[in-house]
Amino acid sequence: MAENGRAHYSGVLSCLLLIILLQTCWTFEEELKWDENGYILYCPCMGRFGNQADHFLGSLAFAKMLNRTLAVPPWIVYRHHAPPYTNVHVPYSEFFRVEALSAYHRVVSLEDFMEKLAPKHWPAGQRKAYCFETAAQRSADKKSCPMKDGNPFGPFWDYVGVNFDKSVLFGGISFGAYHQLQWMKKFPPSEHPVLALPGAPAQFPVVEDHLGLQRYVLWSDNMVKEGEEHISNLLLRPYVGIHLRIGIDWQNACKMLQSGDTGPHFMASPQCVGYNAQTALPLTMTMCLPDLAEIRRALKLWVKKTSARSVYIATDSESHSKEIEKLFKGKVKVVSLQPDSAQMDLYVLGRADHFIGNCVSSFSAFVKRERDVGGLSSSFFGMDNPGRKKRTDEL
Ligand code: GFB
Repeated sequence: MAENGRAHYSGVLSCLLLIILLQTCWTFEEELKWDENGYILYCPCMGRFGNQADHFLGSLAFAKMLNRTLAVPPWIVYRHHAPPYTNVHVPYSEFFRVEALSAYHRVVSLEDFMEKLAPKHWPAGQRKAYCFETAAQRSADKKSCPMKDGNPFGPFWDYVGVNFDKSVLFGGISFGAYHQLQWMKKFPPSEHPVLALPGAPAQFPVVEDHLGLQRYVLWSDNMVKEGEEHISNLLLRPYVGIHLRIGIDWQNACKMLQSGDTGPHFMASPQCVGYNAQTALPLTMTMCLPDLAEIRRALKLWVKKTSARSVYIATDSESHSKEIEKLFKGKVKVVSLQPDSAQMDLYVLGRADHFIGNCVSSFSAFVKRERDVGGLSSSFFGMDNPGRKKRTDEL
């Protein structure tokens, strides 16, 4: 009897193992099945991480609008001042979970697309590039998309081993919802299965409607593990996180404000002044480039409001740690990790009990969006209560 029971038990166990094995194979094959609705490929060739992240959200929305799978590109990290002194292409999955994007829309990493789908479905010799007629004007024959001209374009497509064989030009069309039908009519997936673009099919900064897509951008397990270790080893909760974007490139960028050349919106400023150019609030120099007095003022306010026991400083330049320690007379722990990877700063800022960011920086904007979808509080230098309506609206 016991013998029979054991045999039955091990039979069930083998069956279960077989089912699990089959399911794993099935899922694997499912993931890599060719999508007859087509693909979007693009190079995140504008700006650094924050700019690329803004463009990524818009591109994700564009792929969904056209019902095509998005080939998620790597991040381009410019390591020109430290080894390896060149562009580094970091797979999306190193910082974030690719699978989490699937809750919104179909995606595949560009690396997987190239390795597992392209050899059969998008083979070398049949690779078309798609670009605006105006972009093609930059090429020698004025008819070719300048896909690989210069940096970062050339190194990006070389990273995935792509050369382009033909160009398809278009004009009079934008990436917004207004042109959805035109895109679909002009480029049916049966004739144009892979739309490979020289840049992101999106606006910068990200449009207001797409801010919430940040909820699908979730940190990878490794980032969470390392980030949480830093937080528990270095910081005392509650902590206030601040982003000091004050380096020389930023000082130069903010000078444009003084000359009045910027118009109502300047880089990521809509996050503070509002997305409607007609009703935009004024953008001040303090919001763009806070001086030490403003850094002190805002910190004093938020450390008090949140009863913070520590302050985390992320910076592209100096941290002002000493001045900030002095401000709190040593009663608040002041930490600046200055990590090798900028994403670790983003992680720690995203988990703070309060965040003070820079209105104009898309690096700050990434943190602000993440905190907004998580219901965490944020403010900016020069703006303690973002999201407040214009005074005229309140009357
Ligand atoms: O992220 P990002 O596009 O934001 O570019 P902005 C700024 C880059 O500077 C980041 C580094 O991706 C980081 O590599 N950086 C800035 C930081 N702040 C920090 C910080 O607190 N910690 C660490 N670790 N790194 C735009 C650029 O920057 O500014 C444009 O994308 C252009 O290319 C423009 O340069 C003037 O929107 O702030």
